[in-house]
Amino acid sequence: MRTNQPQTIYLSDYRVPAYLVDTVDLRFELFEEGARVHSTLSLRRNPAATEPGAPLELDGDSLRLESVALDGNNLAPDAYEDRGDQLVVHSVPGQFELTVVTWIEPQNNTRLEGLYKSSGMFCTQCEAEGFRCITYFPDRPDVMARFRTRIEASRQAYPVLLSNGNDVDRGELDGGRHFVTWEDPFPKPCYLFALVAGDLVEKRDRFTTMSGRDIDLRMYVEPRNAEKCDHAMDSLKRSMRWDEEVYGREYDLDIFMIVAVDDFNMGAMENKGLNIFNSSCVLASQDTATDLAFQRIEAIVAHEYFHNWSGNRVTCRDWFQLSLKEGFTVFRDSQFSSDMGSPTVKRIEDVTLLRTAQFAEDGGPMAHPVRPASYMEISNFYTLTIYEKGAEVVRMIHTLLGPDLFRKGSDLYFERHDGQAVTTDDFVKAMEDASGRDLGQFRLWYEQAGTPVLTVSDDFDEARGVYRLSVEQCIPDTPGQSRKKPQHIPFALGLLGGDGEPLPLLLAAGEKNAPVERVLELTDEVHHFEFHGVREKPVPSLLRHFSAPVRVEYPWSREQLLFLMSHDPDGFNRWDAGQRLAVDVILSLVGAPENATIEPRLVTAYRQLISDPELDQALVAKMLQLPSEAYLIELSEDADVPAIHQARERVLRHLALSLRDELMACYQRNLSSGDYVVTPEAIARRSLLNTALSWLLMINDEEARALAARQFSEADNMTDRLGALRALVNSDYDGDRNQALAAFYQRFQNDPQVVEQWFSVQAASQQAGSLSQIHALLRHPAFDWKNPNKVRSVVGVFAGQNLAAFHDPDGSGYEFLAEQVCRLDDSNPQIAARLVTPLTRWKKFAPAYRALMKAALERIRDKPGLSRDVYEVVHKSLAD
Ligand code: 7MF
Ligand code: ZN
Repeated sequence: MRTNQPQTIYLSDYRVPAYLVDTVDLRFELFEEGARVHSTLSLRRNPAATEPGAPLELDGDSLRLESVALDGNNLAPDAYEDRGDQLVVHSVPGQFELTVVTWIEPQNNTRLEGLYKSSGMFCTQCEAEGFRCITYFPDRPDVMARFRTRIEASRQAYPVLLSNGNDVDRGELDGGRHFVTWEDPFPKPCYLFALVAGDLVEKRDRFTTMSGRDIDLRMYVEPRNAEKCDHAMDSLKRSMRWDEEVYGREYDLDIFMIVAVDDFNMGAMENKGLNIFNSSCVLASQDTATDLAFQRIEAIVAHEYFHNWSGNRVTCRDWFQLSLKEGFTVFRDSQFSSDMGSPTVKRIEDVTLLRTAQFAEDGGPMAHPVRPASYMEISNFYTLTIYEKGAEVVRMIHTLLGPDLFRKGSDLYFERHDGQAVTTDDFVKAMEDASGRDLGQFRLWYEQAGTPVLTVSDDFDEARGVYRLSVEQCIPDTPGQSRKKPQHIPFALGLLGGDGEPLPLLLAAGEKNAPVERVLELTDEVHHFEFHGVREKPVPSLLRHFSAPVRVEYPWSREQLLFLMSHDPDGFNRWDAGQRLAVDVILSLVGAPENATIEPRLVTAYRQLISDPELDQALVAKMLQLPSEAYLIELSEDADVPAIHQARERVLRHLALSLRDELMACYQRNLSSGDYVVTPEAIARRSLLNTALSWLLMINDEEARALAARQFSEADNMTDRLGALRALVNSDYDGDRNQALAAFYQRFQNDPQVVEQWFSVQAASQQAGSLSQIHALLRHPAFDWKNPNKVRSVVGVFAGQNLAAFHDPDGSGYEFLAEQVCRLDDSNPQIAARLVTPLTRWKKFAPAYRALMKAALERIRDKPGLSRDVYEVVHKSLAD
């Protein structure tokens, strides 16, 4: 707990470690009342260290020190200093062994960092700085050591004992205890250490690598989850094959293990050879998991597996370089998902997240570059900017170099830095060296925060047949950064003629074989491009595939957007045009009189989407999703959330009323026939089915209510069951809603992942998620303040998705969130800090809301003993 103001850590203060660790020998004695950790480090002075006589300083957190010995001799009390967060040994030889014994209490560890207990099993989470909660150690990623780990525990309570690498020894001990020893041959930073002990069932499979080595694949789950492993195991095998085929990367150990735990702060963790997953991100069955969950699991399993190269074999020098492994690995997992399904749909999903949430972060008080220059608490920097914008930055390198040179670059990066802890700059350098391209200006993407805005204007010179496009870039100020330099932006575009035909893009008159799509490179503040041989004014299709994480401003007419929506050869831009049109229509209705007309051409366009089965149904399913409230807020200034909510609902109801018969036909056409499968076609079909249903339930249609009730009770899969539940819950009929919620809970109360869905559906709903109903959910027997998933599914979903209720003009939503953040701050500061996010966006809202949001932030600020995690977020938000 904090006693004084937290320190800021600066990248510019980076120094190489004073001591290196060659090997770590760990012995864990696990008991119900605590755990004793014996650690023997073989240390030597770093020849590259700047300060030769520096004392040995090891990090520690919440440890009880039992003994310290140097080369086998216990140290006298004056030979070392136990500073609580540091163990300092004043004078040490150039090379020595240090043995430290600590006592910890995993059963009381509610922060879920270090070693803790989750449903009766021991497990660990060490990234970023959790290893220091286990034993004293130089807890920084540039100290890489070979680990040997012996785990001792009761055989009956903990038959399965796991750590990184290979099991090299096992046996019986007195008192019904047993041990297993694990050895990891690859040096690694301590954040990749993992330990699991529990009564788990094992699921086995195997994988033959490209060089013919046989790998043992093992999943460990609680017995009740034994039948929910197949999808993750299949995803793992697909990931392993894909990384061989696309990156030439083979798995390096003989065993690869996955463990599922119920209490986990994050989604999953890439510990070497022993990935640990939040149960909700790995367990799935037809009956309990939605299509979204199936897709998420495949992506997360891939993400953690891909870290074996991008993160583990080549790791980060310091935590400022976090995006080195996270941005690259998110890029890799999105390429993988794209290859496994529809590239356009995957791109739409990624861009939706980026534009809604990352752009908001980039415009808020916590804005930071992909490679930050300072932080207080590193856990707060596992952000959308590090992950998603970081992935976009890698993607832009891929776009600029093309796939072949990019692969040459990644080969060089892995070869050059295998076994090292490096920087984002080393990554860019490898890409430069392999391709011969100069990425000097491009590096600004890592250093400058904020979302660049491209302002585009055009004119057509009919006499010369020249279409001119001007592009100006501007990067807004962010906390601590102003007057930014122009960045190197790949800007993909095409031009469409009057019949929708793609025009050749001649950058000079008479150019032969000009392509119909180009990636222009913006490097200056302003660029003018001339396209020759154009007969009539074209419609520009800008920033195709979302070729850079920027905002584009161009004065599109609704005519042009409708044209692009049906004609653009780039599926992504067809979707984008539809979104821009819907945004324009909805925002123009905010605060408008009840009887204001709603753009009739929007109805026509949607009618066409719903009724034409020849269109790509996966894309249609995406195009039918109206822009979210969160995105509409992101595009607004002085947002009045209830008014935005109402405008959006009005458009939805109007569409549903106008297209009632088409929606009914769409519903019938997409009813399932045959067995449940999770293919892109089937997913699109279920998505259309459930979208049609939810729209129809917004207009109090008797027939639709009956269809929903039937789908709810007869569905053979969770996507359709939950789709029906959501539609019923969001309808105006209390009876239907309560009956469905009760039946659903009755059936699935013993499945925590499904109960989390049940909480979320209610917390996100205006009808079921009023503040008094939220309080009732918090008192529900299935709710558990110690379980992060439960907290997120009620408190997080309410504040992040039930926006009209959260932004109640009386401020009750904000007050509620402040209260829950304060309650969680002592037990789990990482989760508490994440929950604050919605309040940090106060600048986006109309003045009356802002004042109430700041009052809630101040209330959190004034809580005694505030954690460093929440302190940083709250103080930066209030300083803005
Ligand atoms: C896919 O990055 C994309 C992102 C850190 C924990 C997993 O592997 C990770 C861990 C956080 C936020 C998002 C993700 C992860 C973490 C994640 C997971 C799957 N190294 Br915090
Ligand atoms: Zn990751």
